[in-house]
Formats: sequence, structure tokens, C-alpha cells
Amino acid sequence: MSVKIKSAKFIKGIIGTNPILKDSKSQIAFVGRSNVGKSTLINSILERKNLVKSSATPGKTRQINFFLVNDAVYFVDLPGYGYAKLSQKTSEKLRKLILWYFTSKEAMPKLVVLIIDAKVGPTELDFQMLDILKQEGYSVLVAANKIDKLKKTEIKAKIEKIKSNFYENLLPVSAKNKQNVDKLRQMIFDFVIHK
Ligand SMILES: Nc1nc2c(ncn2[C@@H]2O[C@H](COP(=O)(O)OP(=O)(O)OP(=O)(O)O)[C@@H](O)[C@H]2O)c(=O)[nH]1
Ligand SMILES: [Mg+2]
Repeated sequence: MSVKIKSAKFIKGIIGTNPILKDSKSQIAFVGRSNVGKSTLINSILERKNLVKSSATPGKTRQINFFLVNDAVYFVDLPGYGYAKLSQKTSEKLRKLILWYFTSKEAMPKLVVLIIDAKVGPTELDFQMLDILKQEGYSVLVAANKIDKLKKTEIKAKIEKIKSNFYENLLPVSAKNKQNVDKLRQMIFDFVIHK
């Protein structure tokens, strides 16, 4: 049966240890390079236009934001990594915050959706992120976003290449034109329900 989003609301943004992490509800984490479309993709999955603030200026998400979906699971929007224009101090802070979320054993998301740019392909920082997620033993699903930027004829080859070089469990999507977003939503909820 297909999932319906009955409710989705912002609960809080955290920058360190917090009681919400002890909540029994599962967390689905969304992580990726700054500007890759994490916030836009969450809005598309949740069928909300502006629940999560997305922006043309990268580096805007500075906290780990928790959204409660169907009163059952948290969607967790993390700050992006790798945005060169932030001050050294700010980008180091964000890097540590992301690392803390995945390695402190306080959060332990049930599923991590690692978002990469389908046109750019996986970057060095994406490889590093994937290594950390694997080391920590998380279940990972990679979403290759912005496929609307690729020519129809090049999508297949590009995606196959990313699958073999980077990660097999990958779904090409477009948060902008909603391509495969229903499928991604379904994969996420099937995972939460069955695991
Ligand atoms: N063409 C295209 N643009 C997209 C897509 N998804 C997001 N964008 C655009 O990419 C830019 C960044 O989107 P965000 O959702 O704010 O990206 P983010 O990953 O949350 O960025 P940070 O919070 O800075 O880490 C915005 O201008 C979006 O409109 C997509 O599927 N296709
Ligand atoms: Mg964002």
C-alpha cells in the first residue's frame, strides 16, 4: 500500500545532545553536500512546499532539524558539508556537528539517505561521508538528485556509473520535478516499517 503523508511538522533544531534523541521514534537522516537539495527533497517527499527552508544560498542549514512525520518517525535534515564560502570556524563547527550525529551513538538513525548530485557525481567528501556511514554500520540509501539537469539519454549510463563506483543501493531522483520521489518515499517507509 502506498504511504500517505497525513502530518508533518517541525519539532526542533539541535546543535548537540538533546532529549529528543532518546525518543523511541525512529529517525531517518538526510545528509549530503551543501546545496545538493536535501531540504528541497524532504519537502517533496513530505508534499509540503516550505516546511523545510531551502535556499539558493548554500550553507543556510546550521542545525540538525527534526520533523515529525505521521506522528511516527522523525525526518532529520542535517547541515550540508563542503561549502567553501563559509568561514573556517563555521564549517569546522558544522563538520563536527555532522560527525557527532553519526558517531556519538546518541542518535542512531534507522536509515540514512545520502544525497549526491547526479550531474556532478560523488565528490571526495561524499566518499568520506559514505565511509563513515559504513563504518558505523548504518543502512544507507543513496539518492542521486537533480536528474532534471541531465539529458534523458545520458541518465542511464550516468546512474550505472555512480552505482558501480560509489554505491549500489541508489535511486535517481529530482526534487524539482518530483521524478521518482513517490518511489523514494515508499522505499523509506517500507524500510521503517519492515526493519
Ligand atoms: N534543478 C534542480 N534544482 C534543485 C533540485 N533540488 C534542489 N534544487 C535547488 O538547489 C538549491 C539548494 O537546495 P536546498 O534544498 O536548499 O539544498 P540543501 O542541500 O538543503 O543545502 P544546505 O542546507 O545549504 O546544505 C536550491 O536552489 C534548490 O531549488 C532538483 O532536483 N533539481
Ligand atoms: Mg538545507
